[in-house]
Order: sequence, then C-alpha cells, then structure tokens
Amino acid sequence: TILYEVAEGVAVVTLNRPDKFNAFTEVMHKEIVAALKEAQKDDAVRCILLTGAGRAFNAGQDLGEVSGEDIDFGGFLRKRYNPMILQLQKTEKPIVAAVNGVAAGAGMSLALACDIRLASEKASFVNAFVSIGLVPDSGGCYFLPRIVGIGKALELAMTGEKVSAEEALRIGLVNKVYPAESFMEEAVAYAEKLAALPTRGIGLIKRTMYKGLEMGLEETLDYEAYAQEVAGSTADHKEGVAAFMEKRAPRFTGR
Ligand code: LHQ
Repeated sequence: TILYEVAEGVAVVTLNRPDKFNAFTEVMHKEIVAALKEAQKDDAVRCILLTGAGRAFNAGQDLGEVSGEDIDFGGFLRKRYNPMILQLQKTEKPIVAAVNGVAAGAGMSLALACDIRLASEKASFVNAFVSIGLVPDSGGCYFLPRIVGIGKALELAMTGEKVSAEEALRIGLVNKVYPAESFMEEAVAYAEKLAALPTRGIGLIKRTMYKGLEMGLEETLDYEAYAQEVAGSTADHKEGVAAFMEKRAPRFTGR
C-alpha cells in the first residue's frame, strides 16, 4: 500500500491507494512505520519525502474498513495511529510532507506531524473529524495549535472547513506552495537540498526543538548545551567551519 524508493539521499515514501484517496488501512500503518525505521537505519537516506499517489495526499482512515462495525476507538488509535506518529518524531532525519492533493482527517494529522510541509497549488486541508462527530486524533490536537495557533486550530477543528493551499500558506500551515505541473520536481529538489545538509545536526535540531515545546527556558537552554556538545563533535561541523574559513562550498557527509 506504499512505495519506497531511495535516490540522491532522499527516501520517497508514496502512499499508494489512489482509488481510495490513499486512505489508511491497518497494513498501510505497518508499512509506513517499517519504511520510517528503514530510512532511519540507512545512512544513504538523509531526508524523507512523504507524498500520495494520484489526486489526494491522504483522506484519513479508510471509512469502508470501519463502517458498520463497533470499533474500539481507543485501542484502534493506540495500536495503529499513535505508533506511526511517534515514529515520525523518533526519526532523527528531516521529514517533508509533499502534500499533492487533499489531506483530510488523520491524513491532515500525518502532514502536521512532518517537519516541513510543501503543497501543490491543488492541495487542500480538511480537519474532517468533526463532520463524523470525532475529535482530531493522530497528534492533530498537539500539532495544529502549535503550528497555526490555538484560535485558528479551534476554528478548523470545530468547523471542518476546507483550507486551500493559498490560505494554508497564509496561516503558516504549509511552508511553500508550488504549481501543480512541477510540484513533485520542486518537492524532490527541496528534499535533495535538505539531504545535502548536516544530517546529524538537523536530527538534533528536530529533537531539541520539539523537546523545547515541552520544556521551560532553563531546561531548554540545558538541552541545547547538551545537543551542541553532540553536534560540535560531528564531521559536518568541522567541515562547515573549514569551508567557511577557506571560502569554499561545504561538502557535508551527514556524519
Ligand atoms: C475514501 C475516503 C476515506 C474511504 C475518500 N475512506 N474512501 C481514527 C479512529 C477510528 C476510526 C475513524 O478514523 C480515525 C481517524 C480519521 O481519519 S477520521 C476521518 C476520516 N476521514 C474522513 O472523514 C474524510 C472522508 N472523505 C472526505 O471527506 C472527502 O472524500 C475528501 C474531503 C477527502 C475529498 O473530497 P472530494 O475531493 O470531493 O472526493 P470524494 O469525496 O469524491 O472522494 C474520492 C474517492 O475517494 C471516493 O471514492 P469513489 O469510489 O466514490 O470515487 C471516496 O469514497 C474515496 N474516499 N475518502 N476516508
């Protein structure tokens, strides 16, 4: 239900159920977690690009899989969705969502849990939970207010209104918007640029910044000092300083 391909330092993970708008199934969750673990292990991977096949990014839970059933919502989320969201966080490499089309429900949450969001001008975001009487899950109640602020987050979650790519850019829900025709080329180029940067330093930026959301100033300052000790011992730090002194472009290796 997904495709996984590594080239030029980028692992492209494509959600691949285009006729179902790439809606989540139990198998897809397992495959995404496995792909993220593989990308974390593989030194050739220095950035992960997550996208959807066909017209949509991801429409959330496959409602066909759950309709007419009495489901244990708590168990469902804890078993299937939460491990996937936690795996995105645990991955110490940049994760870019290339939002090619609609991202709805837990599909929107998935995009929010990525580190950077690029959108096609055809992309849109629908916090669809409310339309079926549910609560934003898969980190939606955590990331959405942190990304767009509590006022906008409550509005989007309570109304379920569709947000266009243009509006998403305006409210900081996405980082860039590209024309639909060249979208994947632009997204891959963006990911390749990230993949050429100091990967360990970026992994530490990710961990430290997300931790900073949970901590006070003193604790954050202390964690920064620790993270800097680790970053300061990398080959890429030495290369960055050497390149600056020698007035040349750096050649980072991700180590
Ligand atoms: C789909 C789906 C879909 C199956 C489009 N499933 N087929 C956690 C705990 C436990 C249970 C519940 O869920 C969760 C987490 C969640 O994610 S809850 C939220 C679940 N997602 C939704 O409620 C979104 C439902 N979909 C929509 O609102 C619309 O389809 C969107 C806004 C995504 C797209 O609208 P349109 O562009 O107008 O496309 P469409 O509605 O015509 O859909 C295209 C096809 O994709 C269609 O199939 P068909 O065979 O008729 O062409 C849809 O049935 C299918 N599809 N979403 N979630």
